[in-house]
Amino acid sequence: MALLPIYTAPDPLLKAISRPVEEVTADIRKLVDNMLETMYDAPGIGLAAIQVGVPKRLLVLDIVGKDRDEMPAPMTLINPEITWVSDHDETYEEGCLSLPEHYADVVRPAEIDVNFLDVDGKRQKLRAEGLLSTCIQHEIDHLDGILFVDHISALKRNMILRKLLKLKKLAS
Ligand code: GNR
Ligand code: NI
Repeated sequence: MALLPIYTAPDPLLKAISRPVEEVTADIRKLVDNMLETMYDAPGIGLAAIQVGVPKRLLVLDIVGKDRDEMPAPMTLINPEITWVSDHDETYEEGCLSLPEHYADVVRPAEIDVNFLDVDGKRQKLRAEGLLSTCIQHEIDHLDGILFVDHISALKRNMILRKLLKLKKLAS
């Protein structure tokens, strides 16, 4: 296993539209293992492949194992598709490993149905609510080149992006 580098904004890569996974191969499962290791190490509760520079429609998440004393419960969603969203919304304060140390309230549908392939290439269907619903929507956004700051006011978005750009310039 290996830790992968996490790309941070602003970076044009994070705006890429990821392509569907054609077949769940051994290479894909290896990528999944490395993404899970990278996510737990960060630590984060989700990670999309594009965040580690791979433009494939694939994400991992674990909203349970974030508390150190709980058993890890890793999930992998390949080619996920939201097939239904609830009428009612929910607001969560979101963070993103690609926008380090910035947080903002984001409004999204409270509940969703999502179809996806698991690591065995089997079709699965899931109804999600609460933090799981938020996290899946946040990760699927990444596959379409969208960051949580794209859901907030331009004022707050530009403030965050400007700060991150300044940090990059200082580090280079
Ligand atoms: O670690 C993460 N925490 C989080 C908190 C609220 C809503 C979404 C997330 S996902 C984020 C990890 C990440 O950047 N995934 O793309
Ligand atoms: Ni993110």
